[in-house]
Amino acid sequence: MKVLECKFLQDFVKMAEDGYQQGWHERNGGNLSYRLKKGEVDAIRQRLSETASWQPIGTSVPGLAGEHFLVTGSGKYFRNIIVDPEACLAIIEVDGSGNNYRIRWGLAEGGNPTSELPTHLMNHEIKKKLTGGKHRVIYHAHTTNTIALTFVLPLNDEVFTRELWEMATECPVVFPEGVGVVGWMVPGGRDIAVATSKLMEQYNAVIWAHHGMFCSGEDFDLTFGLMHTIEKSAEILIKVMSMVPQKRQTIEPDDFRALAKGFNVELSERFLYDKRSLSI
Ligand code: 2HA
Ligand code: ZN
Repeated sequence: MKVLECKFLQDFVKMAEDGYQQGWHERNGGNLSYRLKKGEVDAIRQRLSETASWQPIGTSVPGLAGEHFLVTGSGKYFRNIIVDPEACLAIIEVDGSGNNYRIRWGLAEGGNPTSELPTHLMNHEIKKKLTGGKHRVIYHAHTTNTIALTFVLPLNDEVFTRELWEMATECPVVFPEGVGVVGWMVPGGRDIAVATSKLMEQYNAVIWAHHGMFCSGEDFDLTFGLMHTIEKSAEILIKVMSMVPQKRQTIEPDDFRALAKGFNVELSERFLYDKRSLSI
């Protein structure tokens, strides 16, 4: 089967285009990866090259030994993915040790997988383990409003989660586990990958201060939907903060507790702190 005709590739391309249309992917900003199912690898096996040399990942992901991923290319623009997926994307394979990868398809005009490959693969490794293999998509985008909030809110998980939950009733239902926050770090390497994947043990969304967001999910719809929901909530918060110094009314801790009951989700009391002594 031709790789370009595979449903997983077409869904990947659609999600990339959706993200671009949202304004989250200026220039070469953002990256996306998908862990292929065994049947999907088998269907395209004849089209996968074995000639590329093994390259170091820059970190170690033994839990992903032998797995194949569809990933965006380093320096490639999301706006061009829909025009020429074979030039912008790659299918890579992780070797048996989990230390190296090789390109098996794509990047037809040359290039490398995403510069954030260590974070993508470390997130995949932890999510594969903790979800019994269910999560397959890791998405990084430069979400404008969420980034803006990292300049004005304290950089901690509790405040970001609570503020985002308050801005739309659906939020605690969509991300009941909350969101994690990583303070500013140099992107592209192992250190930020370790910090992010550590937070991915508890959360499906991690915000990178002054940079963007990573989301993890089972499929393209759920992962895009999570990013979209969080970013919309951030936009509402910014609109509110732009209008008045303080909210007149909001969703209160007891309202969240009632919501948790009604929608059968668990909301940690860690996020339902008493705000009366705080300024936000
Ligand atoms: O340029 O978003 O974090 C791609 C990125 C790096
Ligand atoms: Zn980025």
